[in-house]
Amino acid sequence: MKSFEVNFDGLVGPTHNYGGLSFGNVASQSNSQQASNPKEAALQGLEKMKALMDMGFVQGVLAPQERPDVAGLRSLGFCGTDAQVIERAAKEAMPLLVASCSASSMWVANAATVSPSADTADGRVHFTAANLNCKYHRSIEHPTTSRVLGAMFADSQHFAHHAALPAVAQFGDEGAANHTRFCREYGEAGVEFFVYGRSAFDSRYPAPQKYPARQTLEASQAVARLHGLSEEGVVFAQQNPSVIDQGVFHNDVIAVGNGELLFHHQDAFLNTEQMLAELHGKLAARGGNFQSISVPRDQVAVEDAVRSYLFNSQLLSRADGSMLLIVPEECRSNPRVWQYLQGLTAAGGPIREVKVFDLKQSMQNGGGPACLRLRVALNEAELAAVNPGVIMTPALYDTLTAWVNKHYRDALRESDLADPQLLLECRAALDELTQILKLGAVYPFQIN
Ligand code: SUG
Repeated sequence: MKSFEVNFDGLVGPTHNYGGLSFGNVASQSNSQQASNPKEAALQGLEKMKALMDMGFVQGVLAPQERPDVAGLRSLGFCGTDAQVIERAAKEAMPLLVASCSASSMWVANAATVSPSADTADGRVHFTAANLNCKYHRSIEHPTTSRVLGAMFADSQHFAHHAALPAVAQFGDEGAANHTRFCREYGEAGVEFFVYGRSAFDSRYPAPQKYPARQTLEASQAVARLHGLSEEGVVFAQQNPSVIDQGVFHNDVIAVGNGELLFHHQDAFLNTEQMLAELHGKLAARGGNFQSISVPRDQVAVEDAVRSYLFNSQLLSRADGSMLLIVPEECRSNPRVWQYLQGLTAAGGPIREVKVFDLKQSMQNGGGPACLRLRVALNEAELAAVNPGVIMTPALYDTLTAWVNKHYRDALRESDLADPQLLLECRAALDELTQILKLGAVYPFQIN
């Protein structure tokens, strides 16, 4: 049976803004308080989806969340009508209103961890929504994420859904941003690679000093158990704490994998040699030939990787077996990174082509091409069981572009978040979106 890697991209929500909410994420911190352009952000994302579809990849779309999160503000003690809740939060606790307005669900690499059916004990595709426990504005995503994923992958014969892990820092889970999978073919059993930043229960593991390690070993192990992965099909590795302290808040800021290839920075991991040997051995036992490309620090410093998001790229397999790297514009404007990429594609290795996308609106909050997509490997029968409303087509692209142009503002500042009209605009937009994507009722305002 044929198999595919389908990229489901997060559609940027209408409240996209620069809230400075993510300590440890350099871009989010340094662009705080700038005016954002939600319309441009959403259109940039749609352009990338269309381009991948036009190249022949199966492309999907993942809906944004209801923001401002009025229900969340109510749970924090703000009361009255919806307009009064927003007004009181703006007056008494602006940082909470800002967090409740974040469009951070666009970074769907953090929505869930996904294990394809070839790896799992019951032969179904497994999803665990990420608790995103490290930041309040992201910790409120998983209930809606679960409903949206449930509406997209509804057929329980093929798809199994797990609720987010317990909402404590000891089980901090950031989803697929710290998970990748190696395989010979997408439909064959592979090796799932879980990268954690610290151990919550074993003090022998080192930890970063300055910035938080968002993913714990224990969370990664729990996800592997929930998905029914076998010991031969998993490798756990620790991120180098010193790169977390330099702004690498997720592993996908310093490494990306696809097929049999891991593309990573020299300083990304601890115990790198041992880890590469384990990946090599486990993939070989499944008939695969693991390869890695290590980018030396004297060619690309960690700081360049963080600023350019070189590794937050999409590594895609083309029909002829070669690979394509989708990078953000910031890679082209960094001379060292761009020079490295020229050499990489000229070298005749597996990565043959680089394509550049303008994703500046998302990048300014620390979200590159890889953050914006959730990968789901599916066989033909599973793909046929996905809600067809969320698979990108030329007609859906046109409809979504018109929907963005109709509903989105082209400038948003902190003071605009206090405008109760924004809530009404967002709800009208999302109500229409659930009809376009055929999701049914998934948002709190639709179900409460
Ligand atoms: O969680 N930024 C996100 C970026 C997530 C990127 N995802 C991956 N690397 N997979 C985060 O830090 C910033 C929001 C703000 O400051 O307004 C933010 O949430």
